[in-house]
Amino acid sequence: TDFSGKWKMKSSENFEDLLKALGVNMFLRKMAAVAASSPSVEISQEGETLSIKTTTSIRTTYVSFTVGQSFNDATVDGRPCTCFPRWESDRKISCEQTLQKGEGPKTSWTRELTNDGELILTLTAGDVVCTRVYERE
Ligand code: R12
Repeated sequence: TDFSGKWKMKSSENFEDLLKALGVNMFLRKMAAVAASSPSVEISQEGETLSIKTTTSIRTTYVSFTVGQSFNDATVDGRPCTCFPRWESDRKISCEQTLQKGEGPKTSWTRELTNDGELILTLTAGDVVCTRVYERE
């Protein structure tokens, strides 16, 4: 499985509900939803190591991790967390997040490469699941 490439988003469901579940106020939710409606994602993968750069008009994030090894990251609303990525199948990575301080809903993400070459990202906060489908640019 190779996630490498430049990706553009073709659909997104529940992004604002996810932010609401995380306790993000309405002003920031609206602003983030507009910015997150046309992200650009660049992934490079070398074996089990992935680097993911996600660019929006208001925030750009960069993570690099090796599947099977924990790493520090931030939740969608920017709270520092420790993450543990693992293979859920040979085409799907699942990553549990644990907040470094404070309380909040349980968060995680998954990234799956479908047989027809799409990338499906899910973001979960508590019982809210946001699904974002990407295709190669
Ligand atoms: C907050 C501040 C900001 C944001 C929030 C709370 C904005 C977050 C954005 C997230 C984009 C996610 C994407 C995910 C993906 C693009 C813009 C929510 C800036 O307090 O598809 O991989 C300061």
